[in-house]
Amino acid sequence: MEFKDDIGKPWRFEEDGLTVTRSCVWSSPGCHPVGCGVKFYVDAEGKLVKVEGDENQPITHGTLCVRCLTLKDLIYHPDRIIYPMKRDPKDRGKADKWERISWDEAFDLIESEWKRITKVYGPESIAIWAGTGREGGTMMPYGAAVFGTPNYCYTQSGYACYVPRLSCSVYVLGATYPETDYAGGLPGRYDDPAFELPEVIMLWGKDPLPSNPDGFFGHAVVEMMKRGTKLITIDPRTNWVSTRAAYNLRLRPGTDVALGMAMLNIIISEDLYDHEFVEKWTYGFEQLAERVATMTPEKAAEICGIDAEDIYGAARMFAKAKSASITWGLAVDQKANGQQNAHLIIALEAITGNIDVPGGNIIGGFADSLNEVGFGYDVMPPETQDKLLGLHEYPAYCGMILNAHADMMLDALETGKPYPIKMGFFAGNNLLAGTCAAQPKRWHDAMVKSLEFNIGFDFWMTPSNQATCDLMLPLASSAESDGVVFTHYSALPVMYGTRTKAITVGECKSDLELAYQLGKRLQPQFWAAYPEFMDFVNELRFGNKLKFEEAHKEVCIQREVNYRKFETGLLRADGMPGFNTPTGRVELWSTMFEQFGDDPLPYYIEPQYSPVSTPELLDQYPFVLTTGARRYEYFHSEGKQIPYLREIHPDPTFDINPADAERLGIVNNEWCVLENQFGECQLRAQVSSIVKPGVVQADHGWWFPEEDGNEPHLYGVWRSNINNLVPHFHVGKMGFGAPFKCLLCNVRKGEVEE
Ligand SMILES: Nc1nc2c(c(=O)[nH]1)N[C@H]1C(S)=C(S)[C@@H](COP(=O)(O)OP(=O)(O)OC[C@H]3O[C@@H](n4cnc5c(=O)[nH]c(N)nc54)[C@H](O)[C@@H]3O)O[C@H]1N2
Ligand SMILES: Nc1nc2c(c(=O)[nH]1)N[C@H]1C(S)=C(S)[C@@H](COP(=O)(O)OP(=O)(O)OC[C@H]3O[C@@H](n4cnc5c(=O)[nH]c(N)nc54)[C@H](O)[C@@H]3O)O[C@H]1N2
Ligand SMILES: [Mo]
Repeated sequence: MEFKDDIGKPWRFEEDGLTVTRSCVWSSPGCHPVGCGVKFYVDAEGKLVKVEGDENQPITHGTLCVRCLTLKDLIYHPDRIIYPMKRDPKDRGKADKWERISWDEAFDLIESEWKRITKVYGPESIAIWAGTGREGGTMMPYGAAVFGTPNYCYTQSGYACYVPRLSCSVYVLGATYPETDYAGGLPGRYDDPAFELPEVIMLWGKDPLPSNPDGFFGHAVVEMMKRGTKLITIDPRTNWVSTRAAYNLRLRPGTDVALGMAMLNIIISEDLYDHEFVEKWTYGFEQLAERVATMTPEKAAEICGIDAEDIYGAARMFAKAKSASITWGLAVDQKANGQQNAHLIIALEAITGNIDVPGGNIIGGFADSLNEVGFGYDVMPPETQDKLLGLHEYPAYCGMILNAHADMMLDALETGKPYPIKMGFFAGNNLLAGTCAAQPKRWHDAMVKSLEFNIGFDFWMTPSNQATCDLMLPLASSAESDGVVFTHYSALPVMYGTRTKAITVGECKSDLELAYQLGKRLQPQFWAAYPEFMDFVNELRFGNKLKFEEAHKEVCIQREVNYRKFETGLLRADGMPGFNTPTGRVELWSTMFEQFGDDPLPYYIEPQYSPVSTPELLDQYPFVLTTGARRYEYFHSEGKQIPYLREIHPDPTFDINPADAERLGIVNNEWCVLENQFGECQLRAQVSSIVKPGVVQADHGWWFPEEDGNEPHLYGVWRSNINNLVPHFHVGKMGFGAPFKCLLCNVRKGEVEE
């Protein structure tokens, strides 16, 4: 690894009587790993007085979101949990039954329950409940290396976030998920001689200004627009970027694959592709051409509800650009057809010669990977490894990310089959609050019934913790512990940032600290390899190529970007040119998909519930529903306690077109019920033409921390929970994807009965 390490001011300095610590944040609280640069201002009493953006950070340049700017209000919030607490399992759901204990007592309790449950039911009966990527969320050590279980489980149905895109990339491209080149690793950024400004960026189901996902700094799009980059947006909803796009393809939610096939059809039939790249570096071009020929632009236009002319225009503009990239987001994953969508996007990038070139879509090298995946896996005996839920049914999913299949996990909790789940640990997950679970009431009932011991590790008594936990552990914020942030979870690192402890609050610990201390206690043989905490951090985060002790003085370290790695052997273990796939090429016809029993070529399927696939439901559920478009102020279920954030967006809302609202007699800000065959919830109407007639877009992640926490109310978690409407196990053939962004529903004025 080569690092550029000459950036900025000292890591700590004095200013106006305050100590300023420069740091990079990721979580906690939640955020996605751009590693935004912050300055923590701490007074003589050791109290954080303000947070500001760090102008020296080479990517974020001093900009910060409101969630970081209000971090102080989270850190010193009176409701925050800052000591360990326990409660008798018979008192679950009773908010006043918690009792403060010491960390020693907490560790004793964990150890005795862990030993008992492992002995009686086997280590596989323990599950780690993970949410989105954050210091703890993608952290495998809790599974194998701490609790000795294979059942690390990201609980969103069909792992419908990031991993569908990632796994498709691994299978057809032999590399990590390709991302738009925004010069993040280059010291000169957009003016760096190695960089080329993309002529066109296609934003596909991603709204990066509010979301900044997975190491992609959203504002980079604006910077590139200022320099001349043109946009194409593929999004059913109008947003800031789409109002400035050359083409704004407002397709019906869930129909993206039809559009992608038609675009490829145009590019191939009009001979707009890069012949040299196709001949030298791709596999299955003829078959792909034949397949996409079945999807004419006119047919796609009808399926997607857009103009054929716009499909032609966008496809030509993308293919003719000197350099172009696709910034692809969550909407790609959140449907059963997501793997095919991902395959098409990679095919579009590849046949236009935009893979791993300046201003195109860049990829990680062979040496980059999701470090945590598999950490400590060998500690478990092979027969325990083999018990990973879903490994045999969905090897493309469970084998790739070493996670229990989310939907099979709910089935196991409900039925005790193939074996019972008895102990759990929340590693950054609030699954009841309209976040990381479809049909959250089912998860609630099954967890309460099945689990004998469940541990929460959070700032808050969330509905999930209140309903299901017997032990609560206090979580440190990013100002309270040392750590390392890397863009893209190290799969495509353009920057490493260090998080440096600036303050202490109560007895809080970070995810890495807890994993280390608990691991040492439960599996001392394995952890003996890490005499000090930082030995573990340095291996996990830096692969031992750098030490935190040195790196944190630099604060941020840009990673040099190597382009065209397929020519230089940096993509393959054998050092040969080519891609790390079975054929050594980008597989437009996927040998891996065939091996997993799926069609090797992209194909279109209608969403399971749609005006086309279930016309009989339209009388009852006339709207197409998409959910969860990101907002600047909240990160999923987080932030509802923070006054400034709540002031910006006080209530849960959904977007509805003025024509529909008028027909239904709905006025702006009125409470309405959204309902379908799976459930209902209430949200306030935002009457706006940002959605077309017949489409509604709803907030996710709502609960009301100010309300009664006792069962059955649980901070009002069921009232405005959009995931009541999202079905379980409606996944694709390989187990991926779930219809969070393509369902049917009805809208009526009123409120739900509680
Ligand atoms: N502020 C904030 N930032 C976040 C998060 C957060 O909660 N808050 N969450 C983080 C997480 S875990 C993730 S995964 C990322 C997600 O971030 P993104 O990938 O940007 O995803 P979304 O914002 O969910 O949706 C992106 C766009 O897809 C559109 N869309 C909806 N349905 C469809 C469809 O069927 N097809 C197409 N093409 N587009 C559709 C939406 O209108 C929206 O504009 O954000 C991360 N960043
Ligand atoms: N309808 C609908 N539902 C969705 C989505 C959608 O688009 N539509 N998006 C989905 C997506 S992509 C995702 S990834 C999931 C996210 O689902 P989750 O990750 O479960 O959502 P969060 O609300 O962020 O819950 C995380 C909890 O962890 C705590 N926490 C924050 N940071 C840390 C940390 O560093 N360590 C620990 N131990 N705890 C921490 C928070 O306080 C919070 O209580 O939601 C999904 N749900
Ligand atoms: Mo996500």
